[in-house]
Amino acid sequence: MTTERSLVLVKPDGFKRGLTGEVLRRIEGKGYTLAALAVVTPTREQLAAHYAEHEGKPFYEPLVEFMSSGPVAAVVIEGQDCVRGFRSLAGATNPTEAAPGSIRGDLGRDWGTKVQQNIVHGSDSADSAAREIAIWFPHLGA
Ligand code: DAT
Ligand code: MG
Repeated sequence: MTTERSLVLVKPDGFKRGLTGEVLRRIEGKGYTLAALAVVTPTREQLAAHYAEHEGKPFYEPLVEFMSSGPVAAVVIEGQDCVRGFRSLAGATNPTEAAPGSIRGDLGRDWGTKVQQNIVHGSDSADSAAREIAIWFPHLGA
């Protein structure tokens, strides 16, 4: 039983479609609390740091391009096992494969869009969360 933090981004597609409130509703409904919240248009520098693990992969450039295309909502959530818990709320990376009931499964469009347009990002481990929180909220301690 660990209370921890995770870094969630409502990506430009979700933000533009007005789904930020819906994502926050699901987070709060699950019982997680919001520790920080900001609307920001990501810089390439922030994205290079955030997606460092994917540098060199074929989808990296389109991903950074897409993520810098407009505002995102950056959110630090807090709660017991919220890293794994939010990944479960988000669903599989590809919205076509994401289970109904998940954010990507319910709201991700699988027509006319690319895999990177999957509404949300969620940290994949407590270590990633600490690293990512420092990128989006440099004033917050880990
Ligand atoms: P996740 O966001 O589920 O943690 P990831 O870290 O593997 O997935 O990838 C980061 C983002 O990159 C993901 O949300 C969407 C995009 N992406 C991943 N795999 C992709 C692929 N095969 N083709 C296109 N975009 C991809
Ligand atoms: Mg990831």
